[in-house]
Amino acid sequence: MTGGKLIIKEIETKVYQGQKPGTSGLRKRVVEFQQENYLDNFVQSIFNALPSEQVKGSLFVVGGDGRYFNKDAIQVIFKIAAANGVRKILVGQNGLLSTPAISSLVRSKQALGAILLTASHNPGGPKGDFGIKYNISNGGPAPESITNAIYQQTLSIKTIVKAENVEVRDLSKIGVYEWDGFSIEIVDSIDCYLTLMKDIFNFSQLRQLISDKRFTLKFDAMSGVTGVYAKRILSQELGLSIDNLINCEPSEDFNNGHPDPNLTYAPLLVDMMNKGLFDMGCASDGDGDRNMILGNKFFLNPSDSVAVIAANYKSIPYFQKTGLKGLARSMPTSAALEHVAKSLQVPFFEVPTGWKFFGNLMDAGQLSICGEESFGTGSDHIREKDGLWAVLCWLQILADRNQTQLSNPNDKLVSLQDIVREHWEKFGRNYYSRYDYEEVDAKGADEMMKSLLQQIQSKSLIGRKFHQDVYEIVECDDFEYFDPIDKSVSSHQGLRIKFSDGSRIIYRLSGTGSSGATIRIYFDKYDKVSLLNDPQQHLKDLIHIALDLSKLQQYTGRNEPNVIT
Ligand code: VG1
Ligand code: CO
Repeated sequence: MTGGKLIIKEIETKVYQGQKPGTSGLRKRVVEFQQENYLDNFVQSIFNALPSEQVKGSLFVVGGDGRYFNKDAIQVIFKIAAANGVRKILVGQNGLLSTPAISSLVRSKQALGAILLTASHNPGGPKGDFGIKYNISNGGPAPESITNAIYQQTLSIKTIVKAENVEVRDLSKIGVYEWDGFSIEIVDSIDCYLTLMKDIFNFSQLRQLISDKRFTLKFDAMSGVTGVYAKRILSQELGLSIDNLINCEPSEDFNNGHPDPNLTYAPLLVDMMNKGLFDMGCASDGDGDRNMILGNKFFLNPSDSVAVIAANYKSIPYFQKTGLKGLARSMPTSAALEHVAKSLQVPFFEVPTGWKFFGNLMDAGQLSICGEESFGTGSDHIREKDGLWAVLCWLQILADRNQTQLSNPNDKLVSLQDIVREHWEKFGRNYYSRYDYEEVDAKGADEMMKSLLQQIQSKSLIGRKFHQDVYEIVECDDFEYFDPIDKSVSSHQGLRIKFSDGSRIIYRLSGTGSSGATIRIYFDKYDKVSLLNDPQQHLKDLIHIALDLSKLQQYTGRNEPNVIT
């Protein structure tokens, strides 16, 4: 099909304040995005921030998690990209592409970059959130130098260029649409990602595990984009019964839900797993980059998950080939991964919150497996965290551990929790929890953080003792990261308080919310002896100290967190 010459118009626009990308792109309420030229300004600013000689003739990938406003946003991107000299856009069928699938497409097709339309785990629908993020040619989120440049462009933008006659409203059919010097190709949302997964894992081994009656699996896509991937990969390719997939129809408002895979927002799955109905339960977020994994009546903390995957890297064919180059975690993630890095004698890195900080290390060949406590796990197979990959990792580890048992029908299978408990016996256990206070008054939250910062900077906390002197503060700081590869510095990445026994309390303000402020407090305490306590009980004193030091109740009026992980 051909659409002829591009009809390019220049449109005047006014600056919108506040288009500063946060931890993972620009996230705002849909109604904000629906203001005249609000989205258009941001998209044009992306192209303005890139060298025009790179944009001319380039290839871009576009797709999203299917939330409300995705389809309209895609048309705007088509028009602006064409007018700015992009040669071709690959867009997912029906506009759908998970964040990890976009990363894999950018890498395999050698695109200049991608525009991702998602607010990830934030609720959607006309009253919910929308988001837009720019990824670079390695398939990963743009580093701060680029997101800052985009933000600067949004503050001075005067005009937008658009190719008016570029439009493909029906994105349901795979195919190519062409204009003079510009084309749009609608691609299968799963193919490229599936090929990559087949390269990483042993699918026939996974199929054997899934078809075994002694092992049951439930997957919850939370009405996000991963539903289409789960149907194809878990069900068609690996033989999981379709009855064991829940919420696998992508919905514009996530079926009126909150697509955040955690103990609070995935109640259906959590309830089934607490009742002991399945051996493994998994969920992913709206855009498919997060994962929650549960065992039978067992919660697998994401900080433990990445540590166990790393410790068992030899079970995964991809790492058998590449070896383990290094391990990394975000700063607030528990120290469980360090114990593995030490024992395997591989380099270890601690980076700020947000996946964009892992990319440089991976590109430099120094990092293989990494994770965040916020249900994010991934590796250098792409440059985003990857929810389904984490699920397949666990299936692969289980399949590998049960190789003998799988061919002996009378043997009992080693379970997910058996593997985690063995891990704790070998490495010790980092008891871990995160408290989220969502949508608190921004002023109160700021004042609380300022007061903590002041206590940290004055060093008045050092030497303070708590709970019959069991806990003594030995170090505290405002975390700053020096990127060893590009030498950039990222400041104010969270307030850390360290105790003499190695325990840590961390305070951060979220950078992904769209209204008010969200305070996150993280607790981490290592134990080598008592391995099977309840984390909330085990961390009781530390939690008490954290609330006391911050005077959170006084500053925010909140008595309880909204979400406890
Ligand atoms: C949160 C998480 C962080 C994660 C980010 C994006 O950020 O804490 O670990 O990288 O979300 O995840 P914040 O600033 O709200 O704490 V996703 O799935 O939204 O791309
Ligand atoms: Co996400």
